[in-house]
Amino acid sequence: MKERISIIGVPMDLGQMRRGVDMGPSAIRYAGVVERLEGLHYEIEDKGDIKIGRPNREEESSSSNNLRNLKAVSEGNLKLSEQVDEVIQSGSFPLVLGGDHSIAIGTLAGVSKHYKELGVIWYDAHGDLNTGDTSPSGNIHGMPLAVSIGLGDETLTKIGGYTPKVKPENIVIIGARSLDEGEKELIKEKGIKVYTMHEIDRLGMTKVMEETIHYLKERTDGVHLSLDLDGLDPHDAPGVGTPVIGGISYRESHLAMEMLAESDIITSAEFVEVNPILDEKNKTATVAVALMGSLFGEKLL
Ligand code: EXY
Ligand code: MN
Ligand code: MN
Ligand code: MN
Repeated sequence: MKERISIIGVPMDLGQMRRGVDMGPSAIRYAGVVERLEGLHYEIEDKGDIKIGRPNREEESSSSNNLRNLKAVSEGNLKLSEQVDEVIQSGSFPLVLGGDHSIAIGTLAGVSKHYKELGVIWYDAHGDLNTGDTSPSGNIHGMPLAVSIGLGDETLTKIGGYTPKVKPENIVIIGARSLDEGEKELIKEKGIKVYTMHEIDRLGMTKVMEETIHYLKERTDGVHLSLDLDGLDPHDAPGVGTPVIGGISYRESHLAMEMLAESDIITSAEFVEVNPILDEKNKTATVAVALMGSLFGEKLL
């Protein structure tokens, strides 16, 4: 792991319908992310928040492509991709705080140009593999992984000037339990590796992470962790906009982060979908910070 971590906040709430997730970066800072990571002897640079524009009602309602707030979401992601790119160029580790999961489009656009075979761990209840054609909601936070493999509207896939950002075979989804029909088909068609809750229950998180780490180590030269807090069970992470019961526990998630820390494969990370308005006493942001602690090497003893 690099010695300097650069934090980038992305107050994005336009990739979905519930307001409040734009306050995610503040909630995570309030939960003590800087102090926690400084305590692990990293040098922390907090770059503040990316400015997210407000959608132009007329412009957005005239578009009929089932992509809500396309212009404002793509503009925010372009800015994010540039910042992430700069952070990596400066030799620092990018840690992106969301914001809804549409921001993974920009993060991956900034990260991917630095690796030949970028790997991605998608820790999420959802596949985020919809396009405008398959999405039941038109919400772009349900599309970033599809966009990153080059599927969907060009406004999104071409951010950063190139596509795709990731190869389907370099992706591992962990925690899936709510997949739309189109997403299931795409997973099969592209051969994306997925550990649903069924495999997590059956194999246990230890085996899931051993296999994931082994799989990605063999084929990638860098791994981005995209952690959606709704991957966890809503009991442990209630402050999310699209909760799905029957998720990964707090302890299993710590174990996963600890195993990633030991493996030393993670080269960038983002924590998304924290919505303090839907939360209980900032619990979800606090969980996010605790998981970051484990990801960056915190030990119990
Ligand atoms: N699959 C549903 C949709 O596309 O609307 C729900 C997506 C939720 C996405 C969350 C953030 O991971
Ligand atoms: Mn807002
Ligand atoms: Mn997601
Ligand atoms: Mn999700």
